[in-house]
Amino acid sequence: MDREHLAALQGQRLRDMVERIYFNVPFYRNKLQEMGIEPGDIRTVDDLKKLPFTTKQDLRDNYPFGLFAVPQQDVVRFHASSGTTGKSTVVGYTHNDIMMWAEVVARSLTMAGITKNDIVQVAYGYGLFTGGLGVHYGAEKVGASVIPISGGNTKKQLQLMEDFGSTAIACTPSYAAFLGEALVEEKIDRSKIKLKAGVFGAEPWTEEMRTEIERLLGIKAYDIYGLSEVIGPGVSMECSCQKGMHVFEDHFIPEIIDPETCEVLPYGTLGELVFTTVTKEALPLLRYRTRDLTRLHADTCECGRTLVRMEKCVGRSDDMLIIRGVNVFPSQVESVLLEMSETRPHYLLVVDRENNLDTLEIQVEVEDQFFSDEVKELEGLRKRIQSNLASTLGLHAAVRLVEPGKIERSMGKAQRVVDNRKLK
Ligand code: DLL
Repeated sequence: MDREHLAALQGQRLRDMVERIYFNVPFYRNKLQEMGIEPGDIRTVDDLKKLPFTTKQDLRDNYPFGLFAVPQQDVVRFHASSGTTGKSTVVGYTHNDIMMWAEVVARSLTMAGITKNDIVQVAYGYGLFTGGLGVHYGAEKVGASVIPISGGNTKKQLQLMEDFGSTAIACTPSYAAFLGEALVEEKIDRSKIKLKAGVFGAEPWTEEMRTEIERLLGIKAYDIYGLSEVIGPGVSMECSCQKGMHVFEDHFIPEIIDPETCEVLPYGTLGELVFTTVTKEALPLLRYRTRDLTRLHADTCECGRTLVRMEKCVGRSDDMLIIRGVNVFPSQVESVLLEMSETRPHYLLVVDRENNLDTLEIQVEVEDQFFSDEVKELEGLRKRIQSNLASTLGLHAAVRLVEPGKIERSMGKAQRVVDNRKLK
């Protein structure tokens, strides 16, 4: 669809959505009335900027079902995203929402070359987390054969991968790297592994991490993005060109804003990603602030798709660490470590405060063959890592080398930061 027709479709869907929330959700009606906006004022997609933002706090304040736009008997499923503080965020789906979700995930999997001939191992967690069931329904819609193994149980993952001949796997990128390492450790015969594609998301990862996973698993690794509040996985997905993730804009309208001023920024500018869901029935969201930092590009992709592409997320406007005045993203540390052959992509940032000064210690796992008893050798390696990190981060961090396998592995999202400052 050309962008002009898409804008017309978005405008029409936005008008319908604003009317629905105005009449069905008191929270939105009050907000719109406070701003003097009536549903009739919204005519085209350009009118989006007149509308108010929604935040995770609004969802928390209306816990559990306060922002739902349909009666409970029309809700067929709940999911919830783990909140780091306080209560989790509850999301609901009508039957049509589940169908739409399966559609966007089916599109996503198709972009990774997955067809009904594939066997898809879904190793995202099943349950309140949206990863497992979200990918599951999309894979079934494509007609693929699904293995709903869920996360964890690594030996079983490898066994079924070999015995059932899984051709695609979906899990977090950190777990994919872990499975890749386990494959080597278990000395599994590579010729028995049929994997060709991986659909990885739910946490930020770098290009270096992609290369590492592709090497370990012998696959092409694709990035899939999403968040529970908007739908779950399948908000955007990479095509085979891998030049950003195409946002399914017929359902989710993206904007980039300045997180400080909330001003809408032009394509190509780094800022916070915001989504308006125009077709969702149970939990429609108006200009939802994701806190994810990225850029959007609207030029047509080499694959021919006209859908806007979003770059890999560089972090979140709320998880960015400020250490001694310097902005630090954990993904920067990962890039440095993956560029060095001696280190593994397993690390932990420990932030603390001593005598009113922030301290940063980065614990780094060293590859087996480089882990030597020679103190001098290890000290040399530690200094090199430290200096590489300092030039990328613009900050001096203490580096502690740890044995391979020492840093706790996650079966879901990796825990990369321990910030002890918040506890004091
Ligand atoms: O993580 C949904 C999902 C499941 C996406 C499986 C992809 C695959 P939440 O638990 O609500 O939902 O967390 C959403 O995770 O705001 C981002 O900060 C982060 N995130 C998700 N996908 C990516 C990605 C699921 N591909 C939050 N790259 C989002 C970077 C991602 N960050």
